[in-house]
Amino acid sequence: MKQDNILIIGAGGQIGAVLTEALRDVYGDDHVVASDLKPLDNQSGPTEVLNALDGEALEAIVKKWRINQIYHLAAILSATGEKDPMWAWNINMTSLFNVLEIARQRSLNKVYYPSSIAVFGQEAHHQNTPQYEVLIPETVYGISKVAGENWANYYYRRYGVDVRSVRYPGIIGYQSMPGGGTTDYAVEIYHYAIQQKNFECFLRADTRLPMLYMPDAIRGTLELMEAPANRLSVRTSYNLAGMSFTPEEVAESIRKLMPNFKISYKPDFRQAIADSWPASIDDSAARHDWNWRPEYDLDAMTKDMLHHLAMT
Ligand code: AKB
Repeated sequence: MKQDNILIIGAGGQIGAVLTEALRDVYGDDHVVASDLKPLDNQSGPTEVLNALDGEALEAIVKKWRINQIYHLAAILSATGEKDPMWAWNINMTSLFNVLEIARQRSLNKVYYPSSIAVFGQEAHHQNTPQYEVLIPETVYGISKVAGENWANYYYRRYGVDVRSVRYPGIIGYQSMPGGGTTDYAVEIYHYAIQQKNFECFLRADTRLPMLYMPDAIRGTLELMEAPANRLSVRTSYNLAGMSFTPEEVAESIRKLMPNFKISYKPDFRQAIADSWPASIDDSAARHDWNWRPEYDLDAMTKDMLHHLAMT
């Protein structure tokens, strides 16, 4: 077991919940402190209630547990952020500054800060969007991630803080539910299918978006964090790709196993957000620098999702 002490901020969230368990497998239960705004249940290791807007509370936890790595996963996502842009901006940026500052002041070993495909807007190439592309996002979430990526890069260059980041596409997993994102339909659809309910999708049938299955997302995150620092050429955030599909294609994939599954479409405000995002992503920098390779395609993911959801 490795002996670093890790703090996860947002450990109750969609990715945080799964990443906490994965990190505990690597570092040991007692070395991974799971924190969130609300008390966390069913944990095999230490927990804290933390509002990441409170820099003093963050510092106290870092001191108490002798933390030397932080995974900062708490954020307001694309759809929720549009309902109150200034609130979303404040949460996303203030919490990041608190993390970067504590990392600088206490010389932490590493910080993980996820970015998103939301950094891209309509001006970006829609297909196979390159690593270095014009970034004119159309959501406050995307704007905060572009700013966050640049601050991560600044803290790395100016202060030597080892901040690492990937631009997650939509993440799909059976263990946890997403909240407030534009790609959330791709998780919800499997829950409807397993309950034999018709699914009404809030995006158009032909809306193609980049997606990634949770096991690939977690493995990729850990691989990036383990990679030798001198291999990393990108200090803003790495493009990361798994698969790309439309709602109709995922419905078709479900129908291969559940032929009676039905989907209908009622696009809402999230359609415009999805339309501004890439359809597919070029992740060759991640492949080159730290050997990133996704394992799951759509049908393999569907089989695994339905298998696990059927057991819960
Ligand atoms: C969202 O839809 O907002 C997130 C994301 C792609 O970052 N899942």
